[in-house]
Order: sequence, then C-alpha cells, then structure tokens
Amino acid sequence: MPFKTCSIILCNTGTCCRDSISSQITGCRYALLICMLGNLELLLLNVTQLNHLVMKILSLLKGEGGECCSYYLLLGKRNTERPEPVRVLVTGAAGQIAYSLLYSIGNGSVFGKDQPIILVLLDITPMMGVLDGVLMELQDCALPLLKDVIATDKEEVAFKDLDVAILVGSMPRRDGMERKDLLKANVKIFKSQGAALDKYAKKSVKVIVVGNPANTNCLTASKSAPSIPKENFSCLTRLDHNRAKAQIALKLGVTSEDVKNVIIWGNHSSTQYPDVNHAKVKLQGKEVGVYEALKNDSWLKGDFITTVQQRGAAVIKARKLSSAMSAAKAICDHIRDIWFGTPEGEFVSMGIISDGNSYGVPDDLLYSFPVTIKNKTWKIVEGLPINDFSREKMDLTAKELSEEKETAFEFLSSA
Ligand code: NAX
Repeated sequence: MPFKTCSIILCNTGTCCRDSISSQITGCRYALLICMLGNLELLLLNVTQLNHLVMKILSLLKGEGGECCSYYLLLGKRNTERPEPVRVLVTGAAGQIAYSLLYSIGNGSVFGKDQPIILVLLDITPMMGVLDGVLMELQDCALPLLKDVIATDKEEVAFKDLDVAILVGSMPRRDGMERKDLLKANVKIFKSQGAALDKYAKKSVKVIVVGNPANTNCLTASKSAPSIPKENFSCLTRLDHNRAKAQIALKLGVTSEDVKNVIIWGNHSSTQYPDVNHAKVKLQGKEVGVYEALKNDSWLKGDFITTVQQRGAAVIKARKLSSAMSAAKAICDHIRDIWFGTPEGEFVSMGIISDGNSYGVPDDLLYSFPVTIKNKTWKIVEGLPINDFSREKMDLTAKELSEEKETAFEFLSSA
C-alpha cells in the first residue's frame, strides 16, 4: 500500500470525540478514518472487526521499508451508552416562564447534549387542562433527550427521586393584596413543597427557587427540608445579574459576553444592589474595570442601579406581562453553572444561605452573593473590598430580607 503520510483516527462515536467527523456517523460504534495523501477514505467497522484490522494496518505502516510513515491513534473510551436520565421538576409548569423554559431543558441546552432528561411538570389542579397542552407540545417537539414527561398536580408524584427541582410556581400578588398576605400564601406553598422535597427527593437534589418572593420562599423551602443540605438551595438573581451585564454592554457598545463579574447583592426585589465595582469589560482585547472604562460615575451610581432594580416593572408596563423569555434564559444560565461550574476567573450571582460570609451580612438569610461553582458546589467570592456606598446598599437589602424572614417565620409554624 502506497502510504507516505498517513493518519489513522480511531475513535468511538460517543461523547469524547463529539467534534470529530466520525461523530456524524450514526449507527456505528466505531469509525476508522484513513487519510491518504489528501484522499479521504472512510471505513466503517464494527467492534469485532476493529482490533484485527487496526493491527493489520499498523503492521503495514510499520513495514513500509524505510518510508517515513506517521500515524496517530486516538482510541476513545467505548461509550455508546448515554448516562442515566436526570429527573427534573418544574413547578408552575402551566405558566409563562415554564413555557419558555421547558424546551431549553429538553433540548440539552442546560444539562448537556448527551444527558437524557425526565421532565416532571407540576401545577395546581385547575391548571391540569392547560398542562396537558404543554405536555402534548413537549411530546410533539420529538426531543431525542427527553425520556419521559410526567404532568401532575400531586406533590408525592412530582417530588419523587428528583435530581433537580425548579420551583417557579407561586402565589401571584393580586390587586389590593398586602405584602404580608402574599408572604403568608407563599409560606404555605413553599413549606409544603419543602416537606415534599424532604420526604421524596434525592438528598443530593439541587433546588432552584424562582417564584416570588424568591429569596424568602427559598429559605422557607430549605427550613422545611431539614434532611437536604441547605447549600443545595439557591434562588434566582441571575436575571438581575444578566440585566446588569446587558446595561453595561449597551452603554459601552460591546456585547454582554465582554462584561463579567457584576454582582447582585441581596434580595430579588427593588432593594437589590447591582454592583459593578469589581466588574470587568473587554475593550479592544484588553480587560479593564467598568468604572475606568465608562468614566461616568454618576450614571453608574444612579440610573444604572435604578434601571436594573426596576427592570421587571418596566417589562410588565410595556408587555402587560412579566418577564418570561429572559427569566427562562437566566434559569438556564443558573442551572448550567451549577451543573458544569463557572468559567475560570468569573463569578456569578445567586441567592444562597448567608451563613459565615465575610461581608457582614447576618447569618441565616437567603441573600444574593457573588459565587464561583465547582463540582456542583458554590463558594462565596470572599475578600472583595466594599466601599461606604456599597455598604449602605448591601445593609438596606439585608434589612428588607430580615424583615421578610421574620414575617415568613411567624406563619411557618402555623402554615
Ligand atoms: P404565571 O402566573 O404565568 O405562572 C405561574 C404558574 O404557577 C401558574 O400556572 C400557577 O397555576 C402555578 N402555581 C401556583 N401555585 C402553585 C403551586 N402551589 N404549585 C405548583 N404550581 C403553582 O407566572 P410566571 O410569569 O411563570 O412567573 C412565575 C413566578 O416567577 C412568579 O412568582 C414571578 O413573580 C416569578 N419571577 C421571578 C423572577 C426571579 O428572577 N426570581 C423573575 C421572573 C418572575 O417575575
């Protein structure tokens, strides 16, 4: 055989060589590609043929009487089987955020393109008709990773054996409803769902609370699930984080990918503090601090903060509906980071238990901090210098959370 320069790429068609040509070959467990002087010849082999043929080709190459032959052998781990499905619950599944969220979970954008999913959808009994429609649509998407979809109004079904619980459904604020009444109604829901997590879910379950008031609902759920580590609970402030990134990017004429390390401190409410003192932006290939890049302190300390704080209300005013597409995207970002970790040198914001932080935030609050994540475990980014302006805003939002917690706990024993 007239080999001069020859490459043999031997690999499986599973995850480890996703980007190679061979991954496009479906229905075969191994592919052997032989490139000969620019001519590409493709042999598809089954496993039993494989060893025999490779050995033969290698011996032919080696026996090329003084000719310089180079070959590369990349043998991937045999991995034709997909991992066990991840069981994911979405509550409020008949609502508008869920409608934007479910497709992204089912198509692999959150847990990875090789990770099968079992989706469990929970809503209240009067919404079962609507939920049926959502279920039909999910089936009609014909998503290869979606092993099963279960729609239910029963907590004992919904919370069984969960790996991930995304708690979106909550009691909305109705006209004339006092904040206290809203808290009371939600304590009831999240106490019950916390108890169901405690009883039915895996102890390793990751719980993400979206339904408002998200921080206090998350704390209520965690308190009601004492057998699940409190570090497994987090609430969504990633939408606020993304809003802050986007505002900076818009102002500087870059994309939000060029902006990193903004922080949302505190409550997912209008007292939240969007902080860019430690944020960086990439300009002409160089990373600079956002304050330095913008040279507009009055905007950063004024309109920027209020725009982010009141963005939810602005969307409602314009759309006559609350944020759904951006909320769903933020939920995906939040969970993907829990699952796969944060990129090196980057932190993100999420509401987590405040115990033992170095920022003077009282313990036992569900407060949004900057975190890095590795091995599905978050760590607060400690030691960032805090100026007087920030201190005041961080304390204000902590005070609101302490008051919410106090009110919620009054109801917790009686709910
Ligand atoms: P929708 O009113 O469209 O949907 C909520 C769904 O939850 C409804 O189908 C309802 O029947 C269901 N539900 C109510 N009680 C339930 C219970 N006990 N068990 C299961 N399902 C229940 O609201 P949507 O726009 O989807 O918003 C959902 C929640 O997200 C709201 O509380 C909203 O305020 C909150 N948000 C939180 C955000 C965050 O960043 N943390 C941002 C977006 C959003 O505003």
